[in-house]
Amino acid sequence: GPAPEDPREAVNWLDEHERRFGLFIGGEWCPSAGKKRFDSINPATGETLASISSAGPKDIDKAVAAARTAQSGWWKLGCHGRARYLYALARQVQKHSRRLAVLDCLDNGKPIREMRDIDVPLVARHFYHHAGWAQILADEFPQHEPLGVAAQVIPWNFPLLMLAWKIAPALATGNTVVLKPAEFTSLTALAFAELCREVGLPPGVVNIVTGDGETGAKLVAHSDVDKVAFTGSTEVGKEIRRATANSSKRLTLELGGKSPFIVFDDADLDSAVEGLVNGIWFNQGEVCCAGSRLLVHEPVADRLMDKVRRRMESLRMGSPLDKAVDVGAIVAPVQLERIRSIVDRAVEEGAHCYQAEVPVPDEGLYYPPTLLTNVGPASHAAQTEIFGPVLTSMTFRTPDEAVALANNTVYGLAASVWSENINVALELAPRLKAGVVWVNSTNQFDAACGFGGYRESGYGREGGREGLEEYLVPSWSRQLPRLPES
Ligand code: TXE
Repeated sequence: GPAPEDPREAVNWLDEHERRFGLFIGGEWCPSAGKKRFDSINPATGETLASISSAGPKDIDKAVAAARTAQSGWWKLGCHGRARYLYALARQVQKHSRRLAVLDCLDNGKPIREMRDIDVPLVARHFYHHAGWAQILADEFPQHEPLGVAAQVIPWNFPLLMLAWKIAPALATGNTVVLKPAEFTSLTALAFAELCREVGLPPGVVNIVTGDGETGAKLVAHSDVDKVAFTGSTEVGKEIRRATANSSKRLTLELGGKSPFIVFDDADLDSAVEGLVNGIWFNQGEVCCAGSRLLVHEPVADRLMDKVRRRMESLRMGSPLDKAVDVGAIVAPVQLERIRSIVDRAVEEGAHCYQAEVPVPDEGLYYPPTLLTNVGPASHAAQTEIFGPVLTSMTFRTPDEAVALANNTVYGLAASVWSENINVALELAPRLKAGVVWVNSTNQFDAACGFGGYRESGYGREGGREGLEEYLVPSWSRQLPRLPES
């Protein structure tokens, strides 16, 4: 097979920083006011990667103040001025794509192939796309102005990509940001901070504060924040909703999911199986829109399940830096325990559990690709977001039954429909309560498409025109697109 990815450049970068990071506030690395720190751990090896600062209330004050101070200048820079920085950031991401890819692999446990082929290219695309929007903002959104300072809190499953989804539209629309990465995966956000410095981004436009949920709660509750953008668990999303209810803060939430993956009897079953591999085993299933609930038409259920089991046997699980690996490590012990306990409970409640007999590394946090059958539609396993490599499967007899099962969830982030009959797919799609319905495909993302949920999957959209509106407010002032300097 191919040689493993060489992590040296990324490791050297960590060493250059003596594996110890401060906060990025006002364009500078600052020690945190409190002395609290925590470690970032490689879930595949247990190795400590770096010591990270935990931002306290004084640090949050300082970061929000830096963002506030920078905001009017950033807006006055005009469309072309902001676009130049966004283009520069996109190019800088590409220049350091290897470092960024390896850092997220080490920190999160995700396979290098996915970072290289999916995450990092999507990150660059997101900045390029929003650079374009920045340029035409005054034409496309006349009489609009930025909200001001955005507090952004992101999860650990796509650390760099979620940062891009948050920062690019905020900057394109003239807002400044204070972003808090998830405590398990701070490294690419810190590496990104350095890229901001390298392109000469005005100090305070992007501020990165690290820490856990306590830091996040302080940030979203800060009185001088105008907008809160959160991606994470539905539970914390609800907490943030309560915490901001008494304010005028604009809020967008991208929360959990339990997305149906519906296969009809006339589907191309081999393609559907590859879709499932992508839907539930991509990124170890730690994906908000994972196709975690297979709903299969009864006449083909046995045939499809045989194919799925056979395909599971050929998935390669192991070191995230191995270029041939399909399934990497689970982000942290708490998440591994969560996955285990949901599967154990399902088995106690009568589910049949099939696990691929793939070689599992001796050390590290790994969980094998898993298929749960004989699960009732109301069971815990069928209703709970597992956020791991675990697929639950149920059968249906009619399209109506498929729709009823698909919508039998508190979530509504995504859905996928497989049929060779386009009428079947197109009739079904609008009946599914989901932010996106993929036909004969899954996990398709693009910077030009708004992504977001129905119901407890949250509200607001990220990406595309809708994503920009989340950072703008109609006003009477009109900004002229300034010409670029030399
Ligand atoms: O998420 P949290 P966790 C789901 C998934 C997973 C479960 C738990 O099912 O098993 O959530 O994961 C910050 N105010 N998803 O605990 O706690 C926190 O520091 C402000 C789905 O890691 O939601 C981190 O930066 N911020 C999901 C971020 O919120 C707070 C992605 C997410 O952490 C906070 C992740 C508070 N009170 C988990 N408490 C998806 N849909 O993409 C925590 N945070």
